[in-house]
Amino acid sequence: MASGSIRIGGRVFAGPGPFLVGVLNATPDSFSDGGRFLDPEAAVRHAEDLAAQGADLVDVGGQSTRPGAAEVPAGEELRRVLPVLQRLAERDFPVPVSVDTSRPEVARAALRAGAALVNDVTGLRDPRLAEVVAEAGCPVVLMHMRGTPADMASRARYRDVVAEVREELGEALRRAAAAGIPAERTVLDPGLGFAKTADHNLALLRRLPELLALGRPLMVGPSRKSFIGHLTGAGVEERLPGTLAAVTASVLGGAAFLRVHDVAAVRQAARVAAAIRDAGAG
Ligand code: PMM
Repeated sequence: MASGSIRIGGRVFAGPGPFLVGVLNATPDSFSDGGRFLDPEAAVRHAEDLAAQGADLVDVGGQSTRPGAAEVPAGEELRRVLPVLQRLAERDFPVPVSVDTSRPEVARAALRAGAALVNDVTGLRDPRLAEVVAEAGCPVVLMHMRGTPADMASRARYRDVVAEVREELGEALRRAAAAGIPAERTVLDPGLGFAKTADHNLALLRRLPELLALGRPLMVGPSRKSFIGHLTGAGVEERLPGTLAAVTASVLGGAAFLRVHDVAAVRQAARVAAAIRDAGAG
């Protein structure tokens, strides 16, 4: 299979998918669900709801990455995510859990608390994070971004966004390999909205198959993002229909993992999109 397979926690994700990654932001200021899941019990209930809706993974984050977001200290990020991960581990949560962090100390503690995957929006720019991942032997999502959430909007300049994202994801794969993380333990993500204009996001969705040339499963996170608002005028809470269109394009383009907030609705759209993708072969 062109895009490979990957073991995450106790489960092997093989075949084209798509597999659904439910988003759980334990932050006060994420752009679409900020403030709702700061209380660990509320966060755990939401994680259970995401799994009940059909999530194959749940991604827990404690640091907002919305454009312009301020960095929180590592201690605060840990206070947000660890109680959630610990409670999920105690309850034998039915699906693997990932931690959305770029900090080595947060990743290390999260992996000890039961997280099975590190989702790094900086694509292992910090060699200390690469070391933590290599030592743990866990899989990692390498997402494309330029700069930081604070300054990334000014860095959305490309000659050919798809070619450059492919090149820079290739560099992330080389950083991983140099740290001792084999390609088989990686998932690649073009990072919709991270140092990308709306047009850049659309080009990446349209030409997603070009990223499959890197030989790894792709994760795509279009859920409720601002390019949908930019195109339609819809507010953050009203972007599910646009999200479903982007999800359909992602599935047809070969995405294996979809990182989304609205799991039940996306599941239906993704099933139909996957059936269209696979139709007519016989
Ligand atoms: N988007 C956000 C945060 N983390 N991780 C990956 N791998 N891909 C994404 O597109 C991504 C991410 C920002 O969205 P959120 O605030 O809704 O979590």
